[in-house]
Amino acid sequence: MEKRKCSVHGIMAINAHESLNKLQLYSSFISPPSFSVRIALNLKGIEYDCKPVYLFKGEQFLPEFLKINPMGYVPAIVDGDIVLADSSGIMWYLDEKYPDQHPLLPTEFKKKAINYQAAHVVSSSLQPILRMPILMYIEKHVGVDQKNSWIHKHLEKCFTALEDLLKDHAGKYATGDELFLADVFLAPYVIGYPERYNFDMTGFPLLSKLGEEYLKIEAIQDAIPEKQPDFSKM
Ligand SMILES: N[C@@H](CCC(=O)N[C@@H](CS)C(=O)NCC(=O)O)C(=O)O
Repeated sequence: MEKRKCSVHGIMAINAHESLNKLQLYSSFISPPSFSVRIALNLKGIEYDCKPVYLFKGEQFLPEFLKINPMGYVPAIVDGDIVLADSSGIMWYLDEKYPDQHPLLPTEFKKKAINYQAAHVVSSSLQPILRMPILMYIEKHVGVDQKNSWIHKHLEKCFTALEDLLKDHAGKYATGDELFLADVFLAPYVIGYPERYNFDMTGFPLLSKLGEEYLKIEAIQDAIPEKQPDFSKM
């Protein structure tokens, strides 16, 4: 399904497209969970309006955005009268609303369980400790060099666990030859992320190979940070 389309509207714009009932995605180029949601939307062929939230300018704290997500985090979506934040919550919602458009979970019981585990290792155990305010705090109060050491330490731990978890399940993708939830959450950390933080991937051949395969998928290519309207070099 190749129906995807992301049109861009600023966070403050009251846009005419709301009347067209197009889903609105509040996202940031730098945010891995936003990247994951963009991949899911693209895979499912859901058209959406993209509303960049400029995190470095503090737009996540604007009252307009806090009405969408009181936590002040991206991603968040508005889909008709449904306002939803948190990438996992959004994923479940999309998969239930559009079960026939690229299902995010396999039907086979064990493969499904591995997807749950891999996706949650990334979204619950890795992402929260690599969140922007933590990295900024380390950079400011501990030391610039320490920021990358922190990132490397936690990527190392998570990637080691994922290599081990996925070695008996991976095919072309994380759990076989179809893209599922595990891939959707993993992709943002194996595409561009290691380079951005100077992390050596040589010890992670399986994840490196997955990253190469992901980049061949148009739905993922279209979701990469560099193609987002708010992208800027760090
Ligand atoms: N559990 C949330 C985490 C979202 C999150 O941490 N978003 C970050 C960007 S990756 C954010 O908006 N940070 C803004 C801030 O911390 O001020 C999810 O998966 O959506």
